[in-house]
Amino acid sequence: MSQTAVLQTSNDAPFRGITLLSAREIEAMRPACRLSSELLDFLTPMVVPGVSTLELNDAAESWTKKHGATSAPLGYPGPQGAIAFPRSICTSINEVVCHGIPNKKDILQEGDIINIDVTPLLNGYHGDSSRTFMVGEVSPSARKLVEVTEKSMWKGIEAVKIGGRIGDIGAAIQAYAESEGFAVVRDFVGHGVHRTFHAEPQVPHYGVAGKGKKIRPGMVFTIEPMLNEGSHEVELLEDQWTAVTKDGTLSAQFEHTLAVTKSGVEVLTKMPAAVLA
Ligand code: EYL
Ligand code: CO
Repeated sequence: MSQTAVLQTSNDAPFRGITLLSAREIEAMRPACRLSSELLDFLTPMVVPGVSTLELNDAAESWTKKHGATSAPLGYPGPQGAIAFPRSICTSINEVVCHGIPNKKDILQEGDIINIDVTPLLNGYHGDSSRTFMVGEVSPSARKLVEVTEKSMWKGIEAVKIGGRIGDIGAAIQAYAESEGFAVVRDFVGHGVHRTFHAEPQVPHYGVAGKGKKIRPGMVFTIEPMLNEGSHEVELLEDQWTAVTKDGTLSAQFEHTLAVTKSGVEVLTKMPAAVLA
């Protein structure tokens, strides 16, 4: 019997670095993604003046364990030179763009905005989602930032089409965000997510339609735009995790995990489930 070179094509095989999930693997993503939505729902009534971000973290951690999952951010290695992420969720208040570290000294005040980013890991799969909450009454300008940021995420999700390009997503987000007077953060991107927390493709929230990798059935990735009131520039605090706006203006973020299938785009972290054809 002659030995022939075999090109393996399993459902696991990365397509140009991108893992395409089988229908079964997408089914396996659902419980983790549902949990991320339910966890954010669980935390929502706790987001009130006087609560510390550590209390939110601890409530999220015990809820996650109670539901048979672990918290992917806890112990995540992160960027060069940073300690492993020491908490279970990211809590990013006001000028904090992302990756804020829960702390007992960070106490929510009326008028704050806070992004809570959760990633339960359940049965080997990650569900990654975040929302920005308004604490009590917030200024009209803060409210507008939060509303435009959420809508920009949906513009990005609606730009996902089989045969389209990853660049279509960022172009849609950027056009809308800038038309409303906000800047799109460049330094953090959406990402493939499945058994691996941060996988290919990278999904910038700015860019040019028609550029980038082709969108194919089986891709599962996040869209998680961060919009700033002022400049798009960010800087890292000494902890090497906390990203803040360089000019001190407010920043907001929303995130969903979605799956591209032949039947359309499924927003896995939205409950009730939503399929956009
Ligand atoms: C790690 C890499 C600089 C991400 C998320 C990337 C952080 C700073 C370089 C959470 C925690 C993305 O996807 C995330 N949230 O939705 N760490 C993250 N990193 C990192
Ligand atoms: Co993410």
